[in-house]
Amino acid sequence: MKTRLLLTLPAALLAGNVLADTAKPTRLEEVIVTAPLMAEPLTIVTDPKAPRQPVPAHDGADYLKNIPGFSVIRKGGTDGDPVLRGMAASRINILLDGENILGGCGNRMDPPTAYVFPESYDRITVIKGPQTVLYGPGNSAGTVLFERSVKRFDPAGWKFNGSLTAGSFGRNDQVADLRGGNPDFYFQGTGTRSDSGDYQDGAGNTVHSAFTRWSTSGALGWTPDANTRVELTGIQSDGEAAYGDRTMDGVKFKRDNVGLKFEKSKISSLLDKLEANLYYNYVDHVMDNYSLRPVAGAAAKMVSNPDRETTGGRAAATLKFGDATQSVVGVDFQANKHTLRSAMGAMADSYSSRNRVEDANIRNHGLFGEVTHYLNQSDKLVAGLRADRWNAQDKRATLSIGTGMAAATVANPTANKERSDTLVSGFGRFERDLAGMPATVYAGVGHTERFPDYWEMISATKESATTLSAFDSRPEKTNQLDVGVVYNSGKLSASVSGFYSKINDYLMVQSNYVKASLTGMGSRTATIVRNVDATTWGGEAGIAYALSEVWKVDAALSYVHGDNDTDGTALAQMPPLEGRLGLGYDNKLWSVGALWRLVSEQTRYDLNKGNIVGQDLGKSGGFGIFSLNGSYRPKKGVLVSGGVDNLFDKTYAEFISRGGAMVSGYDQTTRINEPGRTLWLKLNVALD
Ligand SMILES: [Cu+2]
Repeated sequence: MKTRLLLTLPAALLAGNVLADTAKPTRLEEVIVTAPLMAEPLTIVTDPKAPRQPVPAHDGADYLKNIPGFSVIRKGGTDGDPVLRGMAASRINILLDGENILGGCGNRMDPPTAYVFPESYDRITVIKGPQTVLYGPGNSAGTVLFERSVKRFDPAGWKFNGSLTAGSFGRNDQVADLRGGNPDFYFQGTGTRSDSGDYQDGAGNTVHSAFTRWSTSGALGWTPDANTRVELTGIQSDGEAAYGDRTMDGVKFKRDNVGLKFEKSKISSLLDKLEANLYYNYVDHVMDNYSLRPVAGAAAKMVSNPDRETTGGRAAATLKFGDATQSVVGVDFQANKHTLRSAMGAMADSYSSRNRVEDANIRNHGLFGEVTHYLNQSDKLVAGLRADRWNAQDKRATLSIGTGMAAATVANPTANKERSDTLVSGFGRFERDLAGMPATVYAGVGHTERFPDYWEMISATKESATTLSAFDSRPEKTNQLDVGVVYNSGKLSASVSGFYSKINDYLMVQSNYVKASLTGMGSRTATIVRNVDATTWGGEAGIAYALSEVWKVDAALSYVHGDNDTDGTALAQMPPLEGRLGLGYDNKLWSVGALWRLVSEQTRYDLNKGNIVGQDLGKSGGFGIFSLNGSYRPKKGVLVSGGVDNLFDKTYAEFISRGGAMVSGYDQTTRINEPGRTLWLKLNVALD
């Protein structure tokens, strides 16, 4: 009875796509994803290959933005920072095919999602709240998994997926994914390229935002039987991006990756599955103030070249204790080495001949166990526990206090200091399928302890309130209650998820903090990290209703409220109330749809406070954005879609977006404005 409407849900669509990897016919989805619905408690699955509106930058953050509860801190055209329920950066655990990649830029040009080329993945899964321990530490707000899924080719076969996108402001994307094999071996080769010029906001002001990104990835798999898989993968990607919110642009985002996976299932009645992976990620990032914008002269040139090497791995066993109880136990680890080199003026051109100097070394070993137990036909218990052993070393001999030419070099009070912590996280959740109704209710409590990240301890010379180094910032402790309901009947799908969170030692970043000058005469301002206590609550609701065989309406709502209990103020960087209304007609041959996104003003703010990505700039106004989309499916495996985003060319900015910087040749704005009217056309082709 769930069948017809469910077919229009992204989760179900995706399941279709995953199966299509082998013998089943490929099905391309004509539906434009406006707001993916929660199909099971706390979990949202969406298909990165499906067209969506507004047309996203080809990076991970923009693809998350249309999931209710997510927002993006905009910096330019791409590489924004995703935020879930007001929680940014390391509070969302983002894994790329099971691997950590944490970015190299001290000024946060490259969140993990900057290394995501969405259409090279088969599935995006979001798990809200601290309600799993399986994927590593740090998911106080949630977990995001970008995953590939290549099925064994039995019988032998191949499959091609590709897309072309063209849009306003010179936007053009090309994606090709070829995979094939026989029962024993398979291969996959994927290439993506995305390119855009500067976009214009609704008022016609050009925003310094052009970007080019590309990726190539390959996989070789060995599947000697239906239950065994060994896979070797490699990725190279790079890009450049203009940033309208700062004085530098990203001119290199080079990633080199190699990964090895092993998976064996149905080993015995007790040991259901064994999986292990090992990976190496290297990020080489360059930013400067002269390649993508005019510079005052050779003397004013500045370039910075950080890199980060991350090695990690995970091993887990799935154990079955009868039909009612299953558990996953395992270990994981990651080790990060970060270095920095920079140059100014006449030395800028030869920065690459300078030595890289290590500034931080951060590693973690984790141990985890999660158990699912069915109490009866309708009731389920899920619980997990993990322990993390963290170690961090501050390798900076000196600190640079102040900016640019005015910077002073001083001794680092925490030079060569090492700190270690054992942090514990856990959760428990009860789920019940309601009798006589296609609905599930759930309630869970979770506790996570988050070790401060590179940006909270080291980068861009974060200070503490009392010293020149924030290296000793305390770990952040989140205690959260998650409750909700998921309903799926023939015509109606709906979900509501709510949360209440008490965060002790919330790692808050505060800019323009007034301190005594280094000489003791007068004052200066610094960016500091403070541990404060915070409370947040809110939730998301979504509904989709089939008016008839071909007409559908959907709506989504999200809200978060945050308090800084230590300062007695609003918690900074909380997005305002947001709603989305969609109406669609779809007769399987062609479709049309309309999306109306409504965002309220935000008057609760706390100037200069926030997170490692951005701080509050003041209040923001509300806005409503109307967009139209359509699609046509001339034959099996071909989908043409298109749309007009921001039809009425409204000038607006998201509350949490970064402030506009002074860039020569561009108008400075309070915040980085969102794109004005944007036309786009996309062609998806799937062959097998
Ligand atoms: Cu950078």
